[in-house]
Amino acid sequence: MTDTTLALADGLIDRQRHCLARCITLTESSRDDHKEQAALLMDYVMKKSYENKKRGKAPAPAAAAAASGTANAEPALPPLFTSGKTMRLGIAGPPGAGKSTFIEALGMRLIARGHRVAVVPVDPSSHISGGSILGDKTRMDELSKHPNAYVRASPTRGVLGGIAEHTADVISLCECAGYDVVIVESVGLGQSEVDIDHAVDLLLVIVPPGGGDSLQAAKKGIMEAADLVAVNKADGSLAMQAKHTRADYSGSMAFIRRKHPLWKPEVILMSARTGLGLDQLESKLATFHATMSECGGLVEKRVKQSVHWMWGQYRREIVLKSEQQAGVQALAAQLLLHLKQGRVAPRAAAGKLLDATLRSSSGVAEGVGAAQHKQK
Ligand SMILES: Nc1nc2c(ncn2[C@@H]2O[C@H](COP(=O)(O)OP(=O)(O)OP(=O)(O)O)[C@@H](O)[C@H]2O)c(=O)[nH]1
Ligand SMILES: [Mg+2]
Repeated sequence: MTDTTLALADGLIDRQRHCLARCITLTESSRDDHKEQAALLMDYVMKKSYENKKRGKAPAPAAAAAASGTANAEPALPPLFTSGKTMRLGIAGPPGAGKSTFIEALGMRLIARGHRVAVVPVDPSSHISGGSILGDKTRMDELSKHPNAYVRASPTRGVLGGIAEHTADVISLCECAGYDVVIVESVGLGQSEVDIDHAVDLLLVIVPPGGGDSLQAAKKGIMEAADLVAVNKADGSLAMQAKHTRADYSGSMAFIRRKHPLWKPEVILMSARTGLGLDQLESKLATFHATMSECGGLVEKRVKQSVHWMWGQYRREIVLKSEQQAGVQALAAQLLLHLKQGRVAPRAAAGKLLDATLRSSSGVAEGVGAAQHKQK
């Protein structure tokens, strides 16, 4: 690890925001030297915070929070999550459902209970948009200004495959920087509920009242992934419609297989704007976290997620590294000719590339010559 990375890592453990921001940027980089540093960094901060926790050593208070005088102030209310484990909360739902408005409201309530809250946006489709929309989408004015909150509003530029692949790392970094609640907002559509569920403890799906055909079609997928559903905007002229939507979703829920035997997903009526239903929602979040911590479900899910991310990372790296091998590139160029001439089937060509990759990684001399020899 370079001196710069070490300084960033120590700064992060010391709860310095700018160090956390730079560490996140490092883990999201696709440059080879950055990737190497990021892997060392992740290892270092996770070990260090594990040791600190074991020793019961409290990290230094956040400089900004201390300066504002709020960091050590007695919280007005008791904490919501008391198992000693962090809470990773995923929020998904169609565009405009009120996810950001809800996160702002919940985040401020959690801070009043003494929690430190990090908000991480995930846009599984950001490789299409370049992630540039995120900056606007994630503005949470009150929360992002609070010393006990961290909202990562800056978009990730130039990362192939979207930022979802880094979400697990970003969550861990936030936790190591002393945030005990990490909220992940999905900005994407479609697969996002399922993707996000690979990174969080609890998935809350927020839906607006009503909903057209597309929402009806998406309903089954949403229901299967959700641990909780909230019908938002149950206020003003939408109040009645929200009640109908809730009944509708509750009805569908009866046919969905439970994700965990000890947890029955429910549909809650809510208004992020007026605060209606937020007490009930908070109490559901607390019950879920306590129940899952106690029965071991939380740890079990996190282990499964770690395995999922490990293999995901492994696959991505294998593909990248094999594509960069000179022998594989030369063989691919040759196969391209054969494909054009119709002399080789794509499936067979892929097999030849795989053979070449495996041969070179097992240390056997290979390359175009060897591959050509095999073709004869
Ligand atoms: N009436 C009413 N409007 C709400 C409520 N919550 C959010 N809104 C409004 O709905 C619009 C969208 O809210 P956002 O919080 O940006 O929704 P979002 O789900 O984060 O949207 P995307 O990030 O674009 O997917 C805004 O105009 C909000 O003011 C609510 O409880 N009641
Ligand atoms: Mg939003």
